[in-house]
Formats: sequence, structure tokens, C-alpha cells
Amino acid sequence: MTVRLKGAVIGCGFFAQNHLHGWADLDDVEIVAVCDVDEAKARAAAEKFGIARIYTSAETMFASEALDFVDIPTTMETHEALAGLAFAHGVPVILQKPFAPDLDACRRIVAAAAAANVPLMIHEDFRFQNLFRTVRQILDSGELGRLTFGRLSWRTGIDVYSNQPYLANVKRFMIMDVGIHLLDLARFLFGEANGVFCRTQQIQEGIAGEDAATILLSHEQGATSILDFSYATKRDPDPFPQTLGEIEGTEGTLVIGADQVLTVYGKGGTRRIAVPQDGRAWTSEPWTQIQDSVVHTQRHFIDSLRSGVEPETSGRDSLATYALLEAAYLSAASGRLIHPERLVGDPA
Ligand code: NAD
Ligand code: 89Y
Repeated sequence: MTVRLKGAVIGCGFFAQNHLHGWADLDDVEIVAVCDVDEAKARAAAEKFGIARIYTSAETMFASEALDFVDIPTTMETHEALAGLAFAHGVPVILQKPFAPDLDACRRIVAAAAAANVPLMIHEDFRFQNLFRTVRQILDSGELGRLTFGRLSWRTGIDVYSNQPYLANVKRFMIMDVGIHLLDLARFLFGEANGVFCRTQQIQEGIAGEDAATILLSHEQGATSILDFSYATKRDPDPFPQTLGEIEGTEGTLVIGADQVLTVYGKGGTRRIAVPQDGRAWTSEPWTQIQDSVVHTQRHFIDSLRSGVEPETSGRDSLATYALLEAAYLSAASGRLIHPERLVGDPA
């Protein structure tokens, strides 16, 4: 019989509810403790998900619990300190995106994990959507030939500020919040990028950062990709939170349409693939696509702990995604093309 891994969740806020549901869906995992500086949130999570112990201090929790892993779905400014505590106790970490406020902090976290010899994965869930796993399979089949172009488009007018009010106050807003998902997807689909050009816009008044951006990437294997994303798009129906777009290769084209429908134009003609959702009891529209992917991300983390194989979005791997983010902000500020490999460097 598989031994159940004992985990804890630090941060029981808005998005953590999906994490808590997700862990409850995995038979070989048990969440034994939750922690939030806001005791009411920790208590509510423990009651809702039948979790034995609550803490308001991560220090106390690590000193009291024997954990096989910890999940940290707090906002990024807390990540270095909380992950550092976990490493000091030898506890593997899965950390929500964005990784940390800047690339130096990401490097320090990766170096601390390596020094403690503790696994670290970034919870980057878009690449774990059913949709993008199917896209990856189609690319791997070779049906499209050599990739030449890709566009990933994520545009919405939803009121993101009511669920996530902190987003209105951050200077580095939309590339950090959604662009990071698309940058990771671009690496997943088109390979590493060696050139980044970006333009940002602030469309809504009264917020601190950019709420729209367009990024152009040149990929080492030859493709060009465009990532465009906006929180200020008036559209009906609003596609939130779907990523739409297309991928072109020397032998065909794949269109990523709404409602998880892929259209493949290849040598054998045209076919449509309706990618299913998981059908989990707790998910609800419009969030289902993301909620399903949370569970797949968690599954991947647990499988990587059990097998000892580095996860796809390990801390180390995610430095390359974060370097693209820093390159995008540098490009937007300077109006220049930036070469991200010069930013990655070695972990401190
Ligand atoms: P939130 O503010 O609602 O929740 C964070 C919680 O962490 C709060 O309850 C807060 O009290 C708690 N907290 C903060 N510092 C703590 C500490 N030191 N110890 C214990 N608890 C602490 O934030 P949110 O909207 O849930 O977002 C959390 C993260 O999830 C953000 O980084 C956001 O970008 C990310 N997110 C990811 C996705 C996705 O699709 N992957 C979607 C939404 C949000
Ligand atoms: O914060 C964003 C994210 O990471 O995924 C969806 C989201 O919660 C709102 O756009």
C-alpha cells in the first residue's frame, strides 16, 4: 500500500481554496496542518477540509510537525522567508507563482534549496491544463513539422481586483501576474527563448502597474512567439481565464480556440479536438480549467517527490522563466531587445 505523504499548507487565502480542494482529491496525500497569520482563515480551512491542526506561525508549525512537504500559496513577498524555514527543516516545498519579487530573490531561494538538498517546485499550473498537455502531445507527434510561429493570447475585462485586491497596488502587475504563466507556456511549447521585446500599457486608471502587455520572443529552435495579455479588454463572451492562440509549423497549424477546442490543419486534413475537463465536483465556471490544472500540478509535485525526478517547473528550471519576465520589464523600460540568458547567471 502506498504510504500517504503528510503535508501542510501555509496561507489559506483566496487561491489556496483550490489547493486545499486539490490535495483532498489526491488519495496518497494527507494535509495534517494549515497555517495562516490570520487565525480565522486557518480555522475556516481546517473546518472545511477536516484538517487536524492549525497554526498562525510557520516557525511554530515547522517546529511541531513532521512533514513530507509544504505547499505555500501565499503572495510572493513572503516566499523567501517561508521557503527558507522549510529548507531549514528539510521539508520539500511547492511555492505559488510568482516565484519572488525579483530574480535575485529567486536565485537566493534556489541556492538555499540546493544547499539544504531539498526539492523545490514552483506551482506554475497553466502548462498542466488538459488543453496544453494535449497541445504538447500534438507537437510531439511531429504533425506540425518544425515550429515557426506561435501566439498565446489572454485578454479579459473581469474585475480581478475584487478577489485579488493586492494587484491594484503592485508596480509590476500584469507580466508578473499572468505574463509569467504565458512565458512558462512559451518555454513549454516553443523551447527556450534568446530574445525578448516587450511593450506594456496601463489602461485602467488608479492602479499602480501595467494592465496590458505584448511580448515578442525569439526561440532558440527558430520559432517566433507573441504573447499578448490584458485585464482591460471589453469582450462578450469574456474568455477569462482561457489562453487562446495559434501555433504554426512547416507542415500545419493548430488553432487554440475557446472552450478548449483545438483545430489542427495538417497533412491529413482538418480535425477538431474538444479537450475535456476533469469533471471534479468542487470546480465551477469560469475557473474549471485552472482548478483542474491545480490538481495536475500537485500530482506532478507528489510524483516527483516519490520518484526523485526533478519536477518540470523546479525552482532551478523556473529561473529561466523568471529571466524572461525580467527581460520583458527591462525591454519595456528601455525600448530595446533583451537577451535573457545574460540575466540568468548562476544561483547565488
Ligand atoms: P491572498 O492574499 O488571498 O492569500 C494569501 C494568504 O496568505 C492570506 O490569507 C494571508 O493571511 C496569508 N499569509 C501571508 N503571509 C503569511 C505568513 N507569513 N504565514 C502564514 N500565512 C501568511 O492571496 P491569493 O489571491 O490567494 O494569492 C496567493 C498567490 O496565488 C499569489 O502569488 C497569486 O499570484 C497566486 N495565484 C495563482 C493563481 C494561479 O492560477 N496559479 C491564481 C490566483 C492566484
Ligand atoms: O492571478 C491570476 C492567475 O494567476 O491566474 C488567474 C488569476 O487568478 C486571475 O487572472
